[in-house]
Amino acid sequence: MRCRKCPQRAVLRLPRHNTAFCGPCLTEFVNTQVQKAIKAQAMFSPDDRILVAVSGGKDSLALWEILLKLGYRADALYVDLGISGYSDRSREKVERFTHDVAEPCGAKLTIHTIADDAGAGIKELATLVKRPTCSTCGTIKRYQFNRIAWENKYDVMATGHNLDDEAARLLGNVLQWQEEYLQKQSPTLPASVEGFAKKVKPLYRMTEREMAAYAVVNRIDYLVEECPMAKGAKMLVYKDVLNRLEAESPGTKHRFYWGFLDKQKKAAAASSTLDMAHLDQATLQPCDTCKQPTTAGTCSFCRMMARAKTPTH
Ligand code: Q46
Ligand code: ZN
Repeated sequence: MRCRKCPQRAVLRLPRHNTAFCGPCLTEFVNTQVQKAIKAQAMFSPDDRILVAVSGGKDSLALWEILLKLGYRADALYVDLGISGYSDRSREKVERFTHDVAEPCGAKLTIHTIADDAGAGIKELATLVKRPTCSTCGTIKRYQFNRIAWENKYDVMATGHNLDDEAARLLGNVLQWQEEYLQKQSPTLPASVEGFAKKVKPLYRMTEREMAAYAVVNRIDYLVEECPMAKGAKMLVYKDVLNRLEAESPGTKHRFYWGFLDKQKKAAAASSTLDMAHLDQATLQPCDTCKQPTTAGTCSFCRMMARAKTPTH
């Protein structure tokens, strides 16, 4: 199989684009797609300070590498969940990448350790507050990413969610008719109210397979193993279903997610109250305890921390 852009041997076939690329042409393709995403969704400009949420996996480390290579001012944040073995290995990958790739570009890494303010790792904390581990983790990560980006005056926070992640999330939201989540599923979420950092997903045009190939071609040393808590997660089932549809009909994920974005854009254009900033301004207020925006009186993070510190639990 030959690359469609040059005479080299191809390393990856992309059925959804009916093409194939060698390593350097794949790298160029990914960089171009990320730049298109940044522009199409008005994510950030070269002067903005970006905080990338890194986990040690391929997507977030590749995103950090791409942004630095494209000349953006991108630092990173790693949240240490305290999952024995897995967190040590993922943290090591992130620290090594920071030393080898990011620091030479003038970028820095911030590490937030959950056990430092919660007194326990994510598994123990979830047991203490009687909630599933992944929902506890989701609440804490969302809260800390936003807080650290906001307090350190970053213009925008970027995550490594790819097309597979977004299509699977969309499928889940549609299957359960989570209208509120559907309204807020977007590659760019604005800094709509005081205390909310702008959030972007520059890899939303790239599939998981394309990002894995990119990471290998560009020798990004990432952690291949998934978080052990992900086992049995609904998202993996949705991804599997979408992969089967994709194998039968290449481009399914792309059409599904991009079609949704298109409809969402038309709906927002037709009604000024349907855009994200209006929705947030109508529903959010400062948390009684920490002042971060929330729909309730006390935000879910503060409620969780209060429950964790109550002796009866
Ligand atoms: S990190 Fe956290 Fe995921 Fe691990 S504990 Fe669950 S939510 S599976 S993205
Ligand atoms: Zn709070």
